[in-house]
Amino acid sequence: MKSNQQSTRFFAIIFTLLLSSSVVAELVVEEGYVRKPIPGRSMSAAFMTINNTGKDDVILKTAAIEGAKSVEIHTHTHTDGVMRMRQLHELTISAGGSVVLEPGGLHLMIFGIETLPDNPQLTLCDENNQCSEFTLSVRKLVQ
Ligand SMILES: [Cu+2]
Repeated sequence: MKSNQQSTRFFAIIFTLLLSSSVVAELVVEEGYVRKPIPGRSMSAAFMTINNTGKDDVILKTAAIEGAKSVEIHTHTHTDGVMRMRQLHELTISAGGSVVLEPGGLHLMIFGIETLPDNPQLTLCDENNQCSEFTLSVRKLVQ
């Protein structure tokens, strides 16, 4: 009876691992961090490198960050010497490729930050609404 229970538990764990890896296997986030908001401000940005280790392109549609109301994918454009931010409604990460989100370029714009955990969870969802979770850090950037 006891070993039967143990093996059931064992297979339950294996099954959970297989299930979760099939969802998150393709995307790997490196050096992901949220810029610590300026005191009194509820907006900030997140930066990272997103690698697609899968065989298919991934089209990211939405993002969410723990402790924030909403997140948008933004890029910067330079027009006549003026730098503007523009919202992207999708971000393609080619199979085997990677996309770099960095200050002055692509970033995740974060709105409505109340209390940001030390290691906020990031959720990225693709066009099939398949979502992957990642752990970010919080960095104070001096400007
Ligand atoms: Cu922005």
